[in-house]
Amino acid sequence: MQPSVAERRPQSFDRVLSSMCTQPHPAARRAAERFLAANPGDPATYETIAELEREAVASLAEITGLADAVGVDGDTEARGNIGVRENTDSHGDIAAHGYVTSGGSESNIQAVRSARERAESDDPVVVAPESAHFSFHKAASVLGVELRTVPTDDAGRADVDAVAAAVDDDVALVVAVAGSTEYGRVDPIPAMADLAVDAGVPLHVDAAWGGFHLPFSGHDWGFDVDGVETLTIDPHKVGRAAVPAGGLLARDPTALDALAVDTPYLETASQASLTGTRSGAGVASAAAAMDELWPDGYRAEYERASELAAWFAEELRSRELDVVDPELPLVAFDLPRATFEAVRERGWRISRTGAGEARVVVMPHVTRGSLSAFLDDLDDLDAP
Ligand code: 0PR
Repeated sequence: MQPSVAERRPQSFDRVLSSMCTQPHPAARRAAERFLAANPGDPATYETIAELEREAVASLAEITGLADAVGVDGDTEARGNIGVRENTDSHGDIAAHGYVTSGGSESNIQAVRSARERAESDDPVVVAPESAHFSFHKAASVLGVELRTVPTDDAGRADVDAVAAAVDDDVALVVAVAGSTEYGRVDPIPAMADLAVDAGVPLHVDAAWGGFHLPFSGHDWGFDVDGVETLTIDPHKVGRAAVPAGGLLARDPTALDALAVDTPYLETASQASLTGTRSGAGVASAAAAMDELWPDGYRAEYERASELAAWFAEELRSRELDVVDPELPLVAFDLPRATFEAVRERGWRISRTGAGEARVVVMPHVTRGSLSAFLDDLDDLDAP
């Protein structure tokens, strides 16, 4: 007989090496529980969660360079001006620059939807590198747009010439990835943004996973790059919020206005989110996590995870395994199929890239201790 739900415990993170989910920060966990029943989709009824969403969006705006780009500084008064679309009516002059989504997939679908709504072509096309997350395929399917994928270079980054060659009059959006799902690669965003500006189309940056590392990595990736118009960044990944908490941000409020539908029987006039009822737990935990961790906590985690990824890559190389040089803290490496299956047998939760490499995502719960234990198992399996 199955044990009851109350008797069951969630999977331990000890051996989870390929996931982009992690343990929420304790403050995020507490905030999630307090706001479990609040619905940010109805901000005129659930005012506190609406306020927390504005704060979460304001934090995301700082992290991604949007606050600087639109000239909003960090004080509370000014932060109100960078709120969410739904609150426009109840808060008069609030500019609408983003909202907390259910995750990277919703953010990417909405970015494509916004571009489609504003496209001139009747047959709009989205150009994306083949490294783009599968949510863009969902977006294309749901929205009836063509997804034109272009090859990446040998290092797994978008090939700018290939992107340029794919852009024609039907293109409504160019997508760049800042921290790819399989290899943690960051596309050449300034060059792609130049190209998009020249073509007169917006550039969307998918930093769902990379966004909380990139402020410290030296890359040009966010709204300080002209031409970056919308951006995905997920608090429920490296941001250490509870699931579900994604982020969609837009430089220009009209990008979110294009998503708004009228909401006749709510006390707010319109709603730009894809889902109706949304998770108050996700929103509150995102606000709490960023309050606790931006910027010092995220910087410390970036440094810890990067050092650990470099150490792990070296350890793998010393065992004569081919390793893809990590750019952000994600290590892909060749592992014979039998070994891959044997380590999974031992309880390691590890997945493969499309090309078959094993991948380890150095998330906050992944430690030197867990990676050492994994390497011990590799050695043990290798022993005659
Ligand atoms: N964009 C990028 C670059 C991503 O890596 C992901 C998810 C998304 C968008 C979509 O985000 P949501 O899943 O929040 O909608 N990347 C991981 C993946 O597909 C998601 C994941 C997370 C998978 C935890 C497994 C897991 O245990 O591989």
